[in-house]
Order: sequence, then structure tokens, then C-alpha cells
Amino acid sequence: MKRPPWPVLALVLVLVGGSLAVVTRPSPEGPRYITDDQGRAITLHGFNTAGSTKGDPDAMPWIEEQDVESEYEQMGTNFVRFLLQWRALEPEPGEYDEEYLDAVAERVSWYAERDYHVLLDMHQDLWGQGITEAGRVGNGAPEWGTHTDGLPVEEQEQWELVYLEPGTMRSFDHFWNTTGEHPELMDHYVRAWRHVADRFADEPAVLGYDLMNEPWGGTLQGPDFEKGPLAELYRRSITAIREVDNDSWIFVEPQAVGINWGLPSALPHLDDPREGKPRIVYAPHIYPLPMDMGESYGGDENGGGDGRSGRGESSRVWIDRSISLWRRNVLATADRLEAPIVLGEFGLDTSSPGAMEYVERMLAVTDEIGAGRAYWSNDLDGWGPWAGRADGGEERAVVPGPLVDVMNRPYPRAIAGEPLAVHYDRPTQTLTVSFAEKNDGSVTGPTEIYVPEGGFPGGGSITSSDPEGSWSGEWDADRRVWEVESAPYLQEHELVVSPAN
Ligand code: IDC
Repeated sequence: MKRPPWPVLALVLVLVGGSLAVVTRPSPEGPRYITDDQGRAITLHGFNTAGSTKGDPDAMPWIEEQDVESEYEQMGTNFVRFLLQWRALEPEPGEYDEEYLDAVAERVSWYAERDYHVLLDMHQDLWGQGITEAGRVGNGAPEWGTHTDGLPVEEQEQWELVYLEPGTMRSFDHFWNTTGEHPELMDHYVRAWRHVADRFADEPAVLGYDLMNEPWGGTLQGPDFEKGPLAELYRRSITAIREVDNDSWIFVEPQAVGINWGLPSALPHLDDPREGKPRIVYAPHIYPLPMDMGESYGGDENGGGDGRSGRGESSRVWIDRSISLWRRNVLATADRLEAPIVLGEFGLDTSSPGAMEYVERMLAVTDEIGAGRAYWSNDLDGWGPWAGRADGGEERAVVPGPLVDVMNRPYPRAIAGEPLAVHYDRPTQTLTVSFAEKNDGSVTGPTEIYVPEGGFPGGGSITSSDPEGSWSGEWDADRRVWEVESAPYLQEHELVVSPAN
């Protein structure tokens, strides 16, 4: 008799076992979308405010309340990623500046009055002002937390390259305690977050906390960094925040370099000890490498155009490939984290060729993957929506640039159910939103769809797949919002908003 082929059987078992393991993997626990206090899925659509915070002595953005009003009126945004600076929060070790937090709270109230969701972002680039004597290149960390050990930091034309300077590397190595010399730095950072959360836990306009902008691992890179000290920082911050704030959403970013270009992240799943379903959000950025290298979104999708990539095709084709790669990898990471996605930064010089098409593309991609988004940024620097300030006069009104029209588009602010698809067709200005009924009593209130003024007098027209008489759509002219009550006995609904004809 022939001997049974054990090795082959074993291999088959391993393979079948492996695929069974995949099939029987538990389904995601948490919602894959962010919900408001009525259990509705919210779409976050807005700006980073602002880059000017970094260089400001008081760490405040350039805006006044009238600028928030202009943004709301001209683009109907509902989201702001608001920059914080650790240096301002904790100017001396263990001492928090309450006046700084008061100033933040005042600005939060400007947004709260207009129903925005505010994400507090602990921003840093290149560690902190203290990496160079002139203080011109880095921002974020306090001087007392900056240890370059006297290693040099040269300014570079392309600011990101300063990440590679020895003094910058060493500052990060000390923070992550790769050097074993400064374990206290991470303790301070975690406690500082707890302090912020304690202050804003009861402010409903504050949606959540972005634990660290664009983490950089110093000499630890990739999975070693993301699964190691970065995950440790996140776990400790999540635990500390939850001691004082059960409800806010906690946003985590991957390593920025590489992941911003579309490469995969190794960030591990992070537990959320809150009562109820987890509220962790995956918040990556996108800055395609060709764009970092000075390419524009000019040319066309068929490869024609300016051919600046020097590869016999337009740079747009090359950038589109980066976007596809980014999208695939972001979805994979969000699956692992069982987290909704918010694109925390995307942006470019609005005068570069094809810039507005790139923004349209990213708005479409974020719609497709059910992600919120914050454009970088609302500064008066050529990237933002404003061409500048009108000269003179008390009002100093902001002057709209090309981005205003692109960002001012119909979108569902809140969906009373489980979102299935959101699609905006720019040529016909038609928005289609489909969602499933949630029959578990967890959702109250109407679906709300924002519609811009231009081309949509009286809100334009709205239709529903629900039978006539079983649903209602009410136009709130002040907020420029359709409030839709759908037929609760139907499993799925599709709403279509288009210009009046
Ligand atoms: C940029 C600012 C620029 C500044 C630089 C360094 O636009 O004026 O010199 O930061 O502070 C990011 C960062 C974000 C950057 C943005 C655009 O998170 O802070 O702002 N960007 O370069 N990562 C990739 C791009």
C-alpha cells in the first residue's frame, strides 16, 4: 500500500485552515463611519485652520470670527481640523497655559455657533521650533522637550528634507525614547492630551483629537516604528483621554513619509476602552510623490498633455496611479483598525496646472471610500480658498479664489442610516446618496443635505426612491440644507439632488 502523502495533506490543512481563519474572522465591531449625537453618519467636509498657527507667538490661526462666517457662507463646510501646538499648551514641563486653551475655546465657539465639527490636531512638523537657533523651520514641541544634542540642522529648500537632518533625527529619537535617555517626554505628551480632553470633553462641537500630526520615527522607520513606539504613544494617549472623555473620537495617523505617497501602513489595531462601540478614526494624509517633486496635475487622463514627467506621459497619469495605490492601502489599514477614515490633509498650490481637477478627484475619492476630508489649508498663501483680503476698510473681507467653487458643492452633512454610496456628478451638478435603514433604534433626526446657492435656487430639486407620500423633504433656506425624513419601513433609500430646471 502506498504511504499517505502526509506532507501534502498537512499543506492542504494549513491552506484550508488559513482560508477558514480568514472567513471566520470576526466582523468589524464599530461603525465604519463617524456618528453624531443622534446616531447619524456624518460627512466631514472642510479645511485645516491654519498653517499660520505654527509661526504665531500665541499659536493662534490668522482667522477672526468673520472669516469663519465667510467660510460657512461661501462653502457650507462643516468641519475644521484646528491646529494646536504642544509648545503653547505646555510651555514649561507640567505647566499648562490655561489662557492658551481659553483662546482655543473662543475659536471653537465660533465654529460651534455654525454647527461645525472641530478636530483638535496636535500639530508638529520637524519636531519643534527648537531644532534650529533661528526657530524658522520646525514647529510643535516645546524647547524644553527638544534635545538635538548639538547635532546640526540645515535648512533646506524643500522643508520635508529637514526630517533627515541629524539634529531633527535625534530630537525624535529622544521623544520615542529609542535612545533610552528621555522616557519623560512621552509621559508629558500623554498627560498634555489628557489635559486637553478634560477641558473639551463637554464641548459637543469638539468631535475629536488628532493625536500627532505626521509622525516621524527618526532612526526607527516603517513597521518597527508604527508597531513600536508610535502604537505605544497612541495606546497610552487613548487610555489617558478615556479617563476624562468617553465620547470624543480619537484620530490616529500613520507614519507620514511613504504613506502620504500611497505606500501601506503597518499601524496595528488599537483598542478603545470607552463604554460603547470603539471611536478610533484612521486619519492619513495624501501628498503624491510626483507632486512633492514639483509635478502638476496638468495634462489629461489619457496620457496626453504636458508630459512633464519625462516618461512620455502626463504627470496626471502618474499622480492618478499614486492616488489608486493610496486608496487601496488606506482601505486595508482602516479594515485592520476597524475604523472610519478621515483624510486629514490634501492640498496644493491652487494656481498650478490642473489644481482644481486634483481637488475634485480627491473629493470624489473620499466620497467613494466614505471618508471625511480636510483640505490643507485655509491660509492666505496661494493654497487656500482665499485670494487674499480686500484692501482697507473695517471689514477686511476675504476674497474668494478658485477653490471656493470646488469646495462649495452638495454633500450629505448627516445621513439617518448606514451610508451605502455618495456620488456627486460635477457636469450635471447632481448628488446621489444611498443608505440603508438602521432598524435598531440608534438613529434619530432627518438626513441633511447641504446644497450651494449657485444653480440651486430654493435648494434645487430633490427626489427619493421611497414611494410618494411616504417621505418628506423640507428646505431650510437659512442653512441651505434639505431635511429628509425617509420611510422607515423600507430597507434602502436613494436621494437625488439636482439643480432646478
Ligand atoms: C507646510 C506649510 C509650509 C511650511 C511647512 C513646514 O504649508 O508653509 O513651511 O508646512 O512647517 C504637510 C504638513 C503641513 C504642511 C503641508 C504642506 O502636515 O504642516 O504645511 N504638508 O506642505 N505634510 C505634507 C504636506
